[in-house]
Amino acid sequence: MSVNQNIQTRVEELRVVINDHNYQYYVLDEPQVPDSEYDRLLRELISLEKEHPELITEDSPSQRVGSKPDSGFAEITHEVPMLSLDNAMEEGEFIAFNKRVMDKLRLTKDVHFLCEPKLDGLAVSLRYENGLLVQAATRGDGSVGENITLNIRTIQSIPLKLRTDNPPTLLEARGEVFMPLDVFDKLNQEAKEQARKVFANPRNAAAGSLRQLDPSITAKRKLAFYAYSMGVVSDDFVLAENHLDRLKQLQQLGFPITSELVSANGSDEVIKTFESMQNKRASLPFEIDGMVVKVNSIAQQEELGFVSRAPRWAIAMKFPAQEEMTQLLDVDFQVGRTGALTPVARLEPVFVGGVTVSNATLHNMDEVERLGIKIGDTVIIRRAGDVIPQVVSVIESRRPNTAKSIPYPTTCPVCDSKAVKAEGEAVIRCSGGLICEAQRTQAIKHFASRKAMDIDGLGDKLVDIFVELKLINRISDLFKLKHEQIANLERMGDKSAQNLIDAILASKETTLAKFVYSLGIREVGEVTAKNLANHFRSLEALLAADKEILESVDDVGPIVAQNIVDFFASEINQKEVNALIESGINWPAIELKSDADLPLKGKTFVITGTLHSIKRSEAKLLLEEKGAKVSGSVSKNTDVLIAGEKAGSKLKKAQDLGIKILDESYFDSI
Ligand code: 5U1
Repeated sequence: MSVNQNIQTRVEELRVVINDHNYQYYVLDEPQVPDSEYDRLLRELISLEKEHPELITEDSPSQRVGSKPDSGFAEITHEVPMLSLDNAMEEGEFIAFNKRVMDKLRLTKDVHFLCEPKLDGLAVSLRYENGLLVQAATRGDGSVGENITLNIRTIQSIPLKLRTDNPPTLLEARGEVFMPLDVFDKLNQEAKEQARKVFANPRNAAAGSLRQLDPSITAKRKLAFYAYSMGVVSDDFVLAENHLDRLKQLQQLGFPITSELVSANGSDEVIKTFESMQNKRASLPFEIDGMVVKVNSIAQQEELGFVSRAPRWAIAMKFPAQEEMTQLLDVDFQVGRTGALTPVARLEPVFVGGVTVSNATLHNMDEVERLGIKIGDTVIIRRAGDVIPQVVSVIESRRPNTAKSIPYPTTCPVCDSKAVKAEGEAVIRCSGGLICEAQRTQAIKHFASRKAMDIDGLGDKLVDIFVELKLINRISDLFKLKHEQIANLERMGDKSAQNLIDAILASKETTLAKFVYSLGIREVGEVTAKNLANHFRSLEALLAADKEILESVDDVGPIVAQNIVDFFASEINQKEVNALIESGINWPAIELKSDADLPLKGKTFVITGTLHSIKRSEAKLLLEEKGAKVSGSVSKNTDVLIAGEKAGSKLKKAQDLGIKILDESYFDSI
């Protein structure tokens, strides 16, 4: 075969595969491969066609990047086409874009750009006639979209009527419909509980929710919207002369716009903004997959014009893909502190979310079954922010004949004790308890951790070494460690040994709540431990409590109560608790608090942003001591938000919900 024939065959192959992916993605809302793979295929096709224009055909997917309307919705032709954006996958591509802009505008000074987060949702166009929403359409292929008016009307943040007494005859607002992450997590959690199909990512969930033939389903999905441009606008509306001001005009008319807008002069500032947007990505309450950079001046935009459907005045700088394909090589079971055997996927290393990933959690065997995963499968891995990598789905069409099922563990891989599954629980556990070295090691790590006994300098690695060398075998052995045993270890010396001995000694002065938490009783977290301590006020009273009494404590349900009873009923645990008390661990007596000492009882606080006058942990403690509950996220149940410097999305949400907002000076007054 000649080289050209080879290329022609590849081009045809790519078209078939891409068309197939388009159908799966746009029509069925069931993507088979991650976006990164789709983008690679499309880029390969575009680049081959660029080198060999004689191979371009009218029906090539490169000539119509977009979706086929689903038969369930009427078609709508956009009066002004909905544009798509060229992508910059790396810094160099943005620098080349900046140069093209400067050359075309014959500029010698920096271009004024506006940077916006690139939301991972669905582009829509909303048509308002005389101020009333009359039509809403998906982008479709840019020229023809689907009529989704009824579904769009269910989105609370989209105005049905413009906020003006003098509306334009016609105005089209364009932007992105998306699913906030908390809504997405809840939706998928419910789907898992009801053994229904989960959505691969928030964008698919948004698309699936918006393109429902029954709008009442859309209404339940709590979608959100941000406007980012305008389509047709009648002459009776005076448009601003730069993009930022046009966004503000949209906001005045009642559309939500993103609060993450940044003005940047020239490419250096844009690149810095891109880095900070990337750092912010994981803390935003919605998914973004990049940053859109637009020339701010409309006059300059008009001078730059378009190439096919993409403007020459804007570009999408993409973040590294968060989803990638790779192969499942094997599955091991890791033993946790409470004996939970967690299946861990061993993967062919793959670069995803900015790092190389070779392991991902499979959570539990229910999840393995839900995914229908086998060893040898091609899988989609997702790594978002600092979250541990997850296996999102399996590409069944790529399953080799040699694929093997993942067997349920019958014994613990560390101590060989029997593996058991409690009824109604997804987790399989090692039944060895503290006989199991893995459980013991984890228990020691937990005991020493910051929120527990807070033994400064005793990190996980050092615990592993102590256990491996059999210097400690159980938690209470920590208090028997000798200076010379530590000093003789590699990379330790007299000084670090003394520091550790001092830290172990200092940790003996603690609180009952911390001590209870440090025991690592299953499902007894910090808050429950605190509630138990405040309720019983002595270890003896806690040890004497039966299940019924335990259930009367705040936050303690039947399962946690049973866990506590079981923990203290174990002989090995009783001996350990006694040994710890004998080693000298002690705490101040807990005084009974009256309601007068708890002025914040019943109030829920959230702390956000950087605090300067007080540590975040101290601030939390102070509020809790006054009876407040301190939560990590803002909701309608939040009473007060304490906003420090650079407060971001939580502050915005609190403002939107009309929640009382205070600054850190509040801590001086309580
Ligand atoms: N934030 C933002 N996303 N986005 C997508 N702005 C933006 N602009 C777009 C698209 C397709 O198109 C403009 C060029 C109108």
